[in-house]
Amino acid sequence: MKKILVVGSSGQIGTELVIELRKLFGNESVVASDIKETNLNNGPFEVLDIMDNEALKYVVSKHQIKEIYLLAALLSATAEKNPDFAWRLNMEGLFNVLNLAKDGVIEKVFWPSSIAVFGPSTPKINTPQFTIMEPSTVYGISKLAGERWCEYYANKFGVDVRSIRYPGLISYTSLPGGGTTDYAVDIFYSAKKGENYSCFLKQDTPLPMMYMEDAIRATIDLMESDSSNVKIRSSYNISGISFTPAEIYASIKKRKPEFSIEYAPDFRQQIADSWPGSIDDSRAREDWGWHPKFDLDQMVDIMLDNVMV
Ligand code: NAD
Ligand code: AKB
Repeated sequence: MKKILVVGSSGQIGTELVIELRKLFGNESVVASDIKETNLNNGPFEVLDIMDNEALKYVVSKHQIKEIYLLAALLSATAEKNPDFAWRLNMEGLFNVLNLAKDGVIEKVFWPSSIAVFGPSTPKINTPQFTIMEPSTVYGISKLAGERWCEYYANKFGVDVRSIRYPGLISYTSLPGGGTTDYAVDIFYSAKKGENYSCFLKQDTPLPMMYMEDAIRATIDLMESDSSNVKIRSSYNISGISFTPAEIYASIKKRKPEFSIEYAPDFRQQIADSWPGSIDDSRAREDWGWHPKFDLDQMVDIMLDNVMV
């Protein structure tokens, strides 16, 4: 049985990805790791700083790891507050993992990119797979650079690296880690508590989003696809649900008629304005059979039923 390491497993995606990978491959085959403790207690966990290359090599050798899912990163809003560190973390972590694959120590890598690779000059509606990419955030610059390095390692050294440009992810198990799309999770906590929600984006700001179950399925489907189907080695566009703050508010209000919202845009508005409103994911559909399952109302129902306040 292959051994898998998830780096950054205590975050919004890692918490759910580890659960699914353990269901598929067995608890002992999936090693969770993070700089902070986890509540995933049904399998091995290592405290690991991905910037510590020797510690990474030690954990990989100790568990005879063959696949790494690298999730550790600073997200868009946090990265703007600490650009130097964000660049170092987002790039060094990737190089440490890619070099293990280049040296033949591990066989396969998953590394997530983001819709943040696009910028103000990118076509905003149905943003194509291949298009103008001039990101204006530190986070977006690091993700675009990461994509180029993934493709380079695949072409030059035959590294089996696979990647998805996630949209904003919506889930209830773990809180999001400092992104611009976090409002679409935060809003449910206010709705559930019966409080007014103060939204940090303007009401008419469309952004690509996705319910977490779709994102986890996409990730595992891509990683389990035959290598010959993975024709893009930079990163795949995938699309779920696109909506504005006003649209998600209207959907919640159908179930919570008393729920109220106000709009108080902050620095994150400029980031959101630089990103696409919707994404063309036809290449992911063609190459490895991607299709989303959840629409806005289904996602809202699940979130309202499950968010714990
Ligand atoms: P998150 O912030 O919730 O989790 C990141 C985890 O990495 C945290 O648990 C953190 O403790 C850990 N971490 C930070 N520094 C570390 C280090 N030096 N070594 C080891 N672990 C470290 O982020 P997330 O939402 O789970 O995102 C995971 C990845 O997916 C990131 O690369 C992010 O850019 C990407 N992504 C996320 C979204 C989203 O909406 N959540 C969208 C697009 C892309
Ligand atoms: C963020 O808002 O930074 C993330 C992302 C879309 O990459 N959710």
